[in-house]
Amino acid sequence: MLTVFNPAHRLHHGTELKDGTLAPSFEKPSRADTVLARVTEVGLGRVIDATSYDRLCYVRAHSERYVRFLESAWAQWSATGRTHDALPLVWPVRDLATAVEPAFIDGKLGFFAMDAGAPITATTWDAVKGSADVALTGADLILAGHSSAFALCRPPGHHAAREYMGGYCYLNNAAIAAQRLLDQGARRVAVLDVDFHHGNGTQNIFYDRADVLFVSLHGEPSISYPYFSGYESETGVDDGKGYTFNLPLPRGTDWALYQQALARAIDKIKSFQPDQLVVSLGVDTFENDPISHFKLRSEDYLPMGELIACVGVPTLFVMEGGYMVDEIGVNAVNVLLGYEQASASASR
Ligand code: SS9
Ligand code: ZN
Repeated sequence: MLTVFNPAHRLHHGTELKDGTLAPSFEKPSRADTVLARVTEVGLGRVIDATSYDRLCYVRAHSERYVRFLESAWAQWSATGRTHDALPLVWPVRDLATAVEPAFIDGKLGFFAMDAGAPITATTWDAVKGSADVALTGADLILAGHSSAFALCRPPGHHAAREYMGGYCYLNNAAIAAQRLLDQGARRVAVLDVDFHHGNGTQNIFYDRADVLFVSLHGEPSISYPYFSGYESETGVDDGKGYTFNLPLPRGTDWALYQQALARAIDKIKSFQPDQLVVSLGVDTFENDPISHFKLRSEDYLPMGELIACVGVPTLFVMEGGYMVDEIGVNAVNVLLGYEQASASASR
């Protein structure tokens, strides 16, 4: 399996509020570099550079004004004389919900964010664009006939909705890739999200559509970030009714429980008969992840990949979360190795 990588990811490392102070974010450059090192160590396959794409590709999954905000946020923020990371401090909750985009950057930041977990630095946009380009390059490998590919994206994307960032995510790499597959001729694409956190952004982008099935396994929303989405009752609206499938799981979920839910997810995807599958591959389900509460062990990621291979369609893996950096490479690449072993024996 080919891996797509972009060293531009190193241009982004923001700060987040931790224990009452601003500290370097858990979402850090060593994450992607550790995964890349493991890809090379096990000889997964060639590593190729991302190509650069037109911004129109991002606007297929996000709004024009949101992409414009991301591109220009730092310039507007720094024009006010500030040199520290740009973070929102006020949000348009419930009765304050508005469609009016503020003119001033401090207002824009809250308008286009779900939380204070997506800091913008001077070079964040370069990394964010580079990450989406990794996903698009991966999608084009699938379109060129590869049966699988690994888009080693960073920063991650699945919390980014059509018009807001959050949870370390800015552009929704998996959604942008899925849309690329559709725009280049796919009739139906499934997105399977195995990150510990609910992929609220991907759900948001495709919620009213029948051409993308979104299936997510994640920590129960009542006790897990992002708290306000991911319930089983969320199944889609309008044409999209029945094309969102959430499988929330309890604190302490281990492989025995996880694999039952994953088997249900795979059945659902198979009956959708997608042309391609995009996997939002987060490995923050790991037992030692610092911000999550599942109990998967490193060896469990091999059968996870084997199960995913049962869908039997060309598959693009898109890197999402995973914050235990020591093991992130082993865990992520185990999914890919499990997938490859299973697909090789199926075609034998
Ligand atoms: C941890 C708070 C959680 C957001 C996590 C986003 C994960 C993206 N102290 N912050 S995969
Ligand atoms: Zn996550």
